[in-house]
Amino acid sequence: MPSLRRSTEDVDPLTLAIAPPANESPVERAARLASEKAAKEVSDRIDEEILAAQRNADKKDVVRVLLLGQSESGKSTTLKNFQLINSPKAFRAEKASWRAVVQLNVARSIRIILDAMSLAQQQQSSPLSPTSPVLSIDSRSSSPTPEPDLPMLTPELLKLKMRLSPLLQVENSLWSRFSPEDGAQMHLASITNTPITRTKEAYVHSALAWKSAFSRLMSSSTSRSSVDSEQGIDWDDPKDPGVILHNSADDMKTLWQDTTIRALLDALRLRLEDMPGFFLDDIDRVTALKYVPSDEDVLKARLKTIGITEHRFVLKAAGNLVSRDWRIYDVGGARSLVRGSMNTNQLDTDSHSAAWAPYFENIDAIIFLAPLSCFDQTLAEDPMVNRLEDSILLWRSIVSNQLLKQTQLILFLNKSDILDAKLKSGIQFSKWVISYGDRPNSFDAVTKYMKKKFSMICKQNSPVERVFHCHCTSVTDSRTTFQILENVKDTIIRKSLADSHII
Ligand SMILES: Nc1nc2c(ncn2[C@@H]2O[C@H](COP(=O)(O)OP(=O)(O)OP(=O)(O)O)[C@@H](O)[C@H]2O)c(=O)[nH]1
Ligand SMILES: [Mg+2]
Repeated sequence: MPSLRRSTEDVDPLTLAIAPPANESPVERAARLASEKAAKEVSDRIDEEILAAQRNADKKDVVRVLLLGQSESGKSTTLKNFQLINSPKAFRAEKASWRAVVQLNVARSIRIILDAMSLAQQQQSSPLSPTSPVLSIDSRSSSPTPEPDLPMLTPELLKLKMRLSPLLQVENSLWSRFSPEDGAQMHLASITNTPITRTKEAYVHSALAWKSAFSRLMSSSTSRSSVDSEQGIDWDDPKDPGVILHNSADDMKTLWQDTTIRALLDALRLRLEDMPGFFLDDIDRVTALKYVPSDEDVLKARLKTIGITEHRFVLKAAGNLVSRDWRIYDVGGARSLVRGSMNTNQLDTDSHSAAWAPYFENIDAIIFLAPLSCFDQTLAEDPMVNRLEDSILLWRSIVSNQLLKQTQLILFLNKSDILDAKLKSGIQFSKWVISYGDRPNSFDAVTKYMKKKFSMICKQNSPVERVFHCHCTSVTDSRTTFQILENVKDTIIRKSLADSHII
């Protein structure tokens, strides 16, 4: 192989300049290497400081907030409040999509009643069926209760049932309208633990995807004169289930107000009025031909979230003095998402596997939603677990998490309105939470007791001392939630500024 001699022009001048002298002695060489090592250490340290400064600068510019809590705790509703307050135009521009969700919710409530009627019919045709298909499980007992005696359905009610059966198709038709072209984004999932209500619930993978699918659908028909471009609704759309719902309004009202039906629902322990997406008390309004949802309707409409969605806002806080980019992450509360692969006994150790774990590092605050009203309910995903107990376990796992020790936690004891109504209707809190003892069955006493419980858990399990921030909320009430979110924004911003030594 020929030996190639490189000309001096081929050699990088910098390499030449820093090359060791040709006649370097061993002592000189050792001294040179030591000095190069020291220089490299200084250079590495400077690189690290630059990186840390960059990370800090990123953190200062953006406030990251995670919404966390079990399914149906009110996370997406809290996010809607942020949207309503900070980008009301965008919030209202989505009303056409939410109108369809309200329709879906109405159809689902009716389906639950029709399914309950079918169960009563079955019982009447085979009265000796030995065990109940309806499990009534409280946190202390896992055995099925005996089958309740269901009331006889009158011939009029059976006729009503027949007439309302076309509504069963409404869900399917709405469902197909939400699905974007690239595959079904909207699905049906089991929601609660009784066979009646296990009748599926719609969910979306990404709030943005389903809304854009719906907008595409609307924009394809904007040439029609019947399209209300401001609301984005085509009033004459033949596929719109609004007409079927409108024509069935009287039947739906009769069904919902019927005393036998109420007795049937009571016997099955189905409190539709406490279920998410309940609009049966507003049938006339929400089935009117030109119905456009109010802000409150949008807050009440129920669409389950699966996965994590990020929403960006520019929010002002501290009396409008500080304006920051905010990223709010809404994490679907299904158990597998919130806890990853862990089971309830591994809550403290395995939190890394939760779907939201990648967001841990830069999160400034977590708004944790614990609905107190569900003290007498069990999880949809696991009928053996009481919902309140589940919230407490999840709270403990969050406060004790080492990765979150610097993260600010803000607790919302949510669904206060439903809690108040339940206690006033005579449901005894102490029957479900034994440690509550003989304290008064009042809203004030129950919330005080639960606040103390969550505060103790926070105090006893936080790796470093942290302030306990807690609010009693009803996030479907935009007026009271506005005040609370203003307060929360200031709390988060002040801590973020303090952390970055600005105040
Ligand atoms: N009455 C009442 N209803 C509420 C309250 N908060 C939420 N809801 C309703 O409860 C239902 C569930 O709320 P979401 O915000 O969808 O719950 P989520 O935590 O996002 O649930 P996932 O998406 O399943 O994780 C919706 O229909 C809300 O309108 C409240 O404080 N009071
Ligand atoms: Mg949600």
